[in-house]
Amino acid sequence: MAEAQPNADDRRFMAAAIRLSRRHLGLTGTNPSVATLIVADGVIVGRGVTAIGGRPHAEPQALAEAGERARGTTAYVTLEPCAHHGRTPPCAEALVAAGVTRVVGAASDPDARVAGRGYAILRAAGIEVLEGVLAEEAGDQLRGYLLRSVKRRPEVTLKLAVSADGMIGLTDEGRVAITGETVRRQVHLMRAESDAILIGIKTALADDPELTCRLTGLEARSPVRIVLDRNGRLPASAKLAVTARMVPTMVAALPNAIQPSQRSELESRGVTFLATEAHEGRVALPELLEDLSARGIGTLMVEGGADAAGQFLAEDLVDRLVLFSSTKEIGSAGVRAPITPATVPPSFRLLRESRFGADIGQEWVRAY
Ligand code: AOF
Ligand code: ZN
Repeated sequence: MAEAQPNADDRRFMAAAIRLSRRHLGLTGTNPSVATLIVADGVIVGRGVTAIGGRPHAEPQALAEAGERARGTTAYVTLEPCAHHGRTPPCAEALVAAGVTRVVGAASDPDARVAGRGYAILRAAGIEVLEGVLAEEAGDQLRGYLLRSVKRRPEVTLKLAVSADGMIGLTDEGRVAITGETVRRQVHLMRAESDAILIGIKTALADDPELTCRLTGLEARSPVRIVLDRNGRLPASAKLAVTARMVPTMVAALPNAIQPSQRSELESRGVTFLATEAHEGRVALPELLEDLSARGIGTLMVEGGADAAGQFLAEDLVDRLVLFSSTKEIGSAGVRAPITPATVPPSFRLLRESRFGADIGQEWVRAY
């Protein structure tokens, strides 16, 4: 029997569920941020999003809000409901018990404990199940989780601001603002939605950045900060080190390259060392990413500079690319961008293009 097609309402409610799922992006640990809507005759009677920290899951929260009204409804789930007994019973069983009669799902769950079993439990209970509705849009939010399950590494987003003449900064000291305030706010939002953010040591030394999210109301959503610093040169006086007890800071260094006194000084400030393997004298990125994944980091944003960005690109480790282009020219004092909108390889697909004040932001994703 051919599977039923989604109707206009299905698409509308799933799009709303996907928007709701964004609320806890970056806050649910190794668990994906997913959302559930319970809809009775075109009216939302229950909504749930995976709680901060990852539990409870979305479904029991939506069902609790709906209460008795859940009977005979349609549930919209951005990820296949789980089938395993964790700290709570499986969400698929909770939907059955609540008397939901139809479930519309977006992405399937690759978790070995679920992997189709969630939908199977629903069908076995006589619930009508429609899978894969807006799966691409939902998968876009879940990419960090899906990639981590499939490749055992975080999803890597490379973000760069590029001047009109293809530069990303100045060769000598001194910061230069390439893009404007609207881009700055967008970048802070991207930070809030990432589990971790990475820069190279040169950028850490030149800019002494804080790399926190400083949007009002979202300050607590700052991601883990990682410095690619093979020789462990980050000074203990750097803002990243000084604030390490408030927002975790990690330094990825080659174990034998760092001075023990430097290491203990940084560690006393709360900085964590990630001892990494060397690859041609540099930090081996695949091993570093595996380590980060094992630490529960599902999404990593690389913010430059040119060396770090170039290494991720050269090793084919960029899954998502966000370029903010300005009309400003930097001239010969600039550092050439390792990638510009004109040189994005065809393996990347343009997903979005928006204006941010006078600047343009473009986002590409690569198939995985
Ligand atoms: C759902 N609804 O809201 C989420 C799900 O460690 P546990 O028991 O919390 O299980 C984690 C797994 O649960 C995770 O790998 C994924 O398969 C699923 N996430 N499932 O039904 C939710 N966040
Ligand atoms: Zn669940």
